[in-house]
Amino acid sequence: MPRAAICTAVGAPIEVADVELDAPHAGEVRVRLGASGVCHSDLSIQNGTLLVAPPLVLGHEGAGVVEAVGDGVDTLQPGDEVVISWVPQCGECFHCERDQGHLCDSGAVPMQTGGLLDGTFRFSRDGQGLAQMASSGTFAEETVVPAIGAVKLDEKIPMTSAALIGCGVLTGFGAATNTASIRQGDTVAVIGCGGVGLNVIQGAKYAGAERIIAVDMVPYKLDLATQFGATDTVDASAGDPVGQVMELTGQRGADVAFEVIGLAQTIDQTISMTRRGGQAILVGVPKMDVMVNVPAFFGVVLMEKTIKGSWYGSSNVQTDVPKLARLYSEGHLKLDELVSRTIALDDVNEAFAAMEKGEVARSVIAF
Ligand code: PAD
Ligand code: ZN
Repeated sequence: MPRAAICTAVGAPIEVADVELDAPHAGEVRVRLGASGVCHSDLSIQNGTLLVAPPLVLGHEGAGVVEAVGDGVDTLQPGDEVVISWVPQCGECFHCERDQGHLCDSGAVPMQTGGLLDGTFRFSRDGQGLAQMASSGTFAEETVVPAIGAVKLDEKIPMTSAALIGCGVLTGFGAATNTASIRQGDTVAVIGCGGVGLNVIQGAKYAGAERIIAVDMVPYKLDLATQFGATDTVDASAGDPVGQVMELTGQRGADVAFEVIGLAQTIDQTISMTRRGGQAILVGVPKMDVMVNVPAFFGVVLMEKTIKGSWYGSSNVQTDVPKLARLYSEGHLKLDELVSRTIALDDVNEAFAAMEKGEVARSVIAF
């Protein structure tokens, strides 16, 4: 019986308990987790920002080893090291055919029901079915995921670093290199330098941005941002960040600005600090009732601003995961530096508290 960290009710502390896990059904694989990062989206389910019905096994940023495969799985075999993708990508639907696998139709069912692709559960506790976050459920010693939600790793990478590729890196690096169109020499601003925002910064650097302005309220995060490629830092607690970014850009604004927190106020700030003709990229997941408020004429039409959402870094996981692993192996991508703390599964509540206090880039559960 694997142990798993379960969100039993919105607002309740996470419980770690023994759970039952069914064998993989057709098209599924059972994975023994090596590591799982703790992302803000996990906390957002526990605190009710993201609405998914508990009880559910949290965790969606994981890597591990395939233990068993269900009928019909010929892409993976026991012993394969994999990164879990929290958007299973079928490669065949309307969006996949248009190279928008991050919007794959398959991902919609597990995202809403917390089940596998057919909406049914593999985890249970005392006879009651347990959902799993985004068909992943990586806060568990073992999980069952769709085979199209696991990507084989060919590079040898420490599990604690590989896990981070599964969400923070694909999301952040991809927002900069896939969702946005950053040109050589651009000026980029990034509001929110947590586990995802730091990857936007290293992605922007990789894409050729000349100036990268990091905005956060925690000095430690601004220091990390500099290590990840920021050229300028703005302390949002020391006065209006829009004014500070405008001053740094000769009152023009950033060519591309990213929001990586999910707050109404910072979304407004991101759009305001985007230059005329520039792109505002919204990555952070806000509460469901948050609206984007922009004057249609003066804010969008006359300014010709693009306001674009970014989901899973607009990533094609089957090609982007191996690419990121290779960039890491070649020394072009920082992963180890994102791991602020290695923790045990029992420490998830403490990891949430550390995240809220801004003490970590990522806490990573090592199994
Ligand atoms: P995190 O908590 O590690 O980082 C958030 C950062 O924002 C911290 O460094 C805070 O100090 C900073 N911050 C908070 N408030 C402010 C403020 N008012 N002004 C400036 N800085 C501030 O979170 P994370 O990096 O794990 O996740 C960031 C968001 O991205 C979060 O909303 C998460 O749910 C979302 C996300 N989106 C996707 C996607 O596909 N769009 C995927 C994964 C995560
Ligand atoms: Zn995440």
